[in-house]
Amino acid sequence: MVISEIQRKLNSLIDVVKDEEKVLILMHDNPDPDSIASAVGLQYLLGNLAKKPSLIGYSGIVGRAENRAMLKHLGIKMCSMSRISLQDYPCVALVDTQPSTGNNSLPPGKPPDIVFDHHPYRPASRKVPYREIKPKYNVTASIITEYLIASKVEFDSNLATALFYAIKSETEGLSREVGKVEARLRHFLYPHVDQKLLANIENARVSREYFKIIHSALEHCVIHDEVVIANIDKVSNPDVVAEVADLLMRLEKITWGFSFGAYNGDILISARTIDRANDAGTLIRKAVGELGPAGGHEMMAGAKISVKDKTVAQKKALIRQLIQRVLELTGNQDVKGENLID
Ligand SMILES: [Mn+2]
Repeated sequence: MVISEIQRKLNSLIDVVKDEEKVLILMHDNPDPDSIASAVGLQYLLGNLAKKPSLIGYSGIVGRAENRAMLKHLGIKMCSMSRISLQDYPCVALVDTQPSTGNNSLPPGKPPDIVFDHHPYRPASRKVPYREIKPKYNVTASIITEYLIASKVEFDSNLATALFYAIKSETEGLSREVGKVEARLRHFLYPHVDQKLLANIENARVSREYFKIIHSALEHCVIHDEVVIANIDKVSNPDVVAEVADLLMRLEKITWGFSFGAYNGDILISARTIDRANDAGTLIRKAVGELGPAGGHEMMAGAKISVKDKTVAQKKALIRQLIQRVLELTGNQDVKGENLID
């Protein structure tokens, strides 16, 4: 991107907030490192460039131990949306999510003023005054890092570590991909990163509960040829569903991994594939249909279905149906299941 173009963008971003007192930066529910780092980066950018204070808001919980360690070690402050009145924040920025996706707590009647995201473009984003949506990017934090570099603000080590960790965690692993942009930005950020803090985050300690859930998830895993499916049942934190799906992708000969979990009246689904050509986002949207919000990228996607009004038996039947759907959509409906662990 040529400097003049991004300079123009920085100017129009400042224009959007210049008459505002403060900004609410809202991440997607159960925020991950990409949304956290993007929020922190945008907060830094707005503070330094436009002299605007901002509050980072979240809904759901920060479940994954690494993400909690990220907040703790990097001193990141954010506020639960249950304690924020949207009326106090006329100006809202969404990061790593878009309006009408169903994975953030911005009500449909309240359009955001700013969107930074790398998920596929949503028609509802058309009306957003400042939007930077780059589905070709693997990480929203990459978009924010490019803005920060162009703005010539100084990177302190906590900010650089947050952005570096977001880019690293979002592009590492079997079902993810490092693009040219990410490689270049990681190289740029590396000298500013606090390696000790990064190691503390990446090796965050986990509770005994975590091992119990992983144990039970692996016991309820079934392989259908190239597809592996974990039916975890209840989880104490929603991120475990994604963690199990990530773990399963290490299994040899597997192309697809799915995990199903029940959390807080919802069925959560994570889908992974090692083959970009498969498009996990499209498949999960087809599997879930009208049942709830679903979406994601080529190699990783997720969905959420509310089952608050359903009986235990109905929930179980629905999960069985959904498993059947993903087996059909991956062409494995006739393959007999085999337990991962005998
Ligand atoms: Mn992301």
